[in-house]
Amino acid sequence: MSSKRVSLSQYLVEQQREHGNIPAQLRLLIEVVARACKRIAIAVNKGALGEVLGSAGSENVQGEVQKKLDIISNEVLIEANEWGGHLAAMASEEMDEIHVIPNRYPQGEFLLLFDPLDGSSNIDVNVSIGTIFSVLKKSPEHEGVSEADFLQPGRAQVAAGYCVYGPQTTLVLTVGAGVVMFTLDRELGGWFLVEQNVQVPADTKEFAINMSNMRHWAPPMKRYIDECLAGTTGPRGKDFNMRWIASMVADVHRILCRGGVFMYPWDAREPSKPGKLRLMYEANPMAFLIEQAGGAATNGQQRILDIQPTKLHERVSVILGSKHEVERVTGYHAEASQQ
Ligand code: AHM
Ligand code: MG
Repeated sequence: MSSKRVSLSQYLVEQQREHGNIPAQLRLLIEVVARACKRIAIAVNKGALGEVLGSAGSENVQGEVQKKLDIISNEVLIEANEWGGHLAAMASEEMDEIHVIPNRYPQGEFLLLFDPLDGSSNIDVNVSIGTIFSVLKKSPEHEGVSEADFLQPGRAQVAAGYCVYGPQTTLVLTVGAGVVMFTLDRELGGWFLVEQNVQVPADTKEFAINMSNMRHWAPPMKRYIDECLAGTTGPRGKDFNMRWIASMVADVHRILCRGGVFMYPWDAREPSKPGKLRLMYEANPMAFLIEQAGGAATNGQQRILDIQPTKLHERVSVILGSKHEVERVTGYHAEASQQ
């Protein structure tokens, strides 16, 4: 082991010392989430041997079948974060209502939102999945806490990140001063800094979208992909590559590592829904990370971080990644709405 390794705790303490941007409560919150992710990683890693695969036989508020690991991960995050005194409440993809910190514990000033295990369709087939989290501050204006306290635009996030359970287990974090990555050393049980100042290149030749939905897309989306597929002979004058892991965490991780554009647009399968992905615990934290790494994130019309949420579990169209491509797709939407 190299003696020059920087642990997650050391990094957080030094950031606070140098920039004053990670007060003790926020550091505790991040360390507790990281510890919970370590426990989730262990459960994910055991798979069938831990009897954690398969359906739990229940549905979440969105009507999706819950996997055993969805529920285990949700419980791990709640139990880990309940008693520390850093939170006022939590919200999760797997819980209809917010979870207020019980009276037996002190209440803190932060609100934590998470998708405990994103990429559910990949859980049972040993493909990368992840935990996504977003941190907001509760307004001190009133006592108690309700769902309304959570309905803040993404630009109000004080921290966000994800943990990807892949060939390596990596925690990616922003507190609004760039993006950093830590990888779990399983023998030592600790997180160590592997990447500072993560940057998404502005240009890319790689896109990520579920192509099987193409016939249901709106014209600007179809136009963009048609032009990518036309390659060197089309208007873009270059060949594109496609990747779709069907785990947002893994797709976004690739984009943070080497660029690309990720899209889950509105489609006509469920026309009344703005998209498949959820604003508050999927799109917002990912948009914050991507912007902090120099990329962009929109819903085709506006910056995701500027959307005023009206419901905890609301959905949104997502276009994020390399800046110039996101601007192009968003521009195609603007042109179409002018016509
Ligand atoms: P989940 O939170 O139920 O796992 O759903 C979100 C996932 C994303 O991780 C991924 O980008 C998308 O759904 C995949 O959708 P599809 O199955 O249409 O490819
Ligand atoms: Mg999800």
